[in-house]
Amino acid sequence: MKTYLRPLGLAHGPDAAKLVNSGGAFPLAGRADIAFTQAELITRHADGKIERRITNDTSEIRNHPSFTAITSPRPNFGALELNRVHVMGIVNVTPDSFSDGGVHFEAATAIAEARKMAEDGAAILDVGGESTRPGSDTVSVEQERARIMPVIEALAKDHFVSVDTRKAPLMQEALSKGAAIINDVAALQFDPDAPSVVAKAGAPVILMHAQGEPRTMQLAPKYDDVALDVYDQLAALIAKAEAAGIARSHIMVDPGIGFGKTFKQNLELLQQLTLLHGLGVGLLVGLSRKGMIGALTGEKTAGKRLAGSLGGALHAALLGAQVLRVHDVKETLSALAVFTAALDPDSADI
Ligand code: 8Y7
Repeated sequence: MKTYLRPLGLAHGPDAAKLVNSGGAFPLAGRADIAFTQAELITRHADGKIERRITNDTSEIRNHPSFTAITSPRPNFGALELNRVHVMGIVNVTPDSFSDGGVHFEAATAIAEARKMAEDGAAILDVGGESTRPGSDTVSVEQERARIMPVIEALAKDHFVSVDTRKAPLMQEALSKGAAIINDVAALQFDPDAPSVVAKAGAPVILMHAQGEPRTMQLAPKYDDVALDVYDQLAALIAKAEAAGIARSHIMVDPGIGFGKTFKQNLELLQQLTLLHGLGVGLLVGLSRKGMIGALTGEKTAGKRLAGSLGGALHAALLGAQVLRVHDVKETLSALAVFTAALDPDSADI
C-alpha cells in the first residue's frame, strides 16, 4: 500500500499569505504566492485498487509523509530562484525542410533567435539538436555536436543555457563550453555514462518522464493510473540520480507532456499536476505547440498554436510549475504578467 497527497483548493497572491497566516492553508513548494487549503488523499493498494478521498483536515494533511516535500521551499536551481515561475526558451538547432543552408546557417539563425528570447526575458535558453518529437529518428553524436556546440558556445558567455541531449559525451562537452544545466528527455537513462557525467560536473539536471523511445512511444502508451505512475517513476528516477551522486537540490522533474502519453493522459497529468510537488523538487512543464494543443484547438500547424499554448502555460503556472518550456517567450511572459498581476495587484509594476 502506498499513499499520495495531492494539494487542492489553491489560493494565490495575497490570499495565499492570508490563508497560511490563519493556519488554514500551507505553502505549495514553499511559495509565498501559492497555498493549498485541501488535499486529495490517494491510496494505491497492493492489488492495484486506487482510492481517492478529499480532506480539509489540516492535521491529516500536516501528518502525511509527503507534507514536508510538498511544502518546503525549493533551493535555487543553478542561478534560478524557484520562488516564482520562469520561462525557458526553446532553441532548436535542427535543419528545417525549407532551407538547406548547412550547419553554419542553422547555428547563426538559432543564436539570433535565442538572443531575442533572452532579451524578451527567457531565464534559460534550452539548446537542442536532436529532434525527440514522436516518430523521429535518432541523429549521430557528430551531427548533434556540430549543430549545438557553436550555439552553446556563443550563448553561454552571456546567458543561462541548458543543453537538451541524451548523450553523455555531449553533456560533458556542452558543460565545458559553458552550458549550466542538463535537460535530458530520457532522465539520464539513455546513456549509461550520463549519471556520472552530471554527478562529476555538479550540474543541475532536468529529469523528464517518458515512456518508450521517441520513435515508437506514441504507439501504445500504457499506465495503470497515469498521474500515480508518472509520480512513482519520477521518484525512482530521482533516487537513481541521487544514488549516482547527484544532489537533490540539482534535480528538477518534468511530467514529459507528449512523451509516451495519449492526449487524454497528458490532460490527466496536467489536471493532477500538484501531485508532483510531493517529489520535493522543482517542476518544469513543456507543452508549447504540442500535439495535444493541436487536438484541443483544431490547429494542425504547430507554428500557429500560440493561443492554445498560452492557455496551457497559465494552467501550469497556476498549479505551481516553476519553469515553463516555450517557443514563444515574449508572448508567454506577457500572458504571465497579466495573470500574475490579477492574482496579486501589488506585484504589478504599474
Ligand atoms: C520537452 C523537452 C521536448 C519537454 C523537457 C517539443 C526537449 C518536443 N519537449 N524537454 N524537449 N520537457 N524538459 O515539442 O516537455 O518541444 S522536444
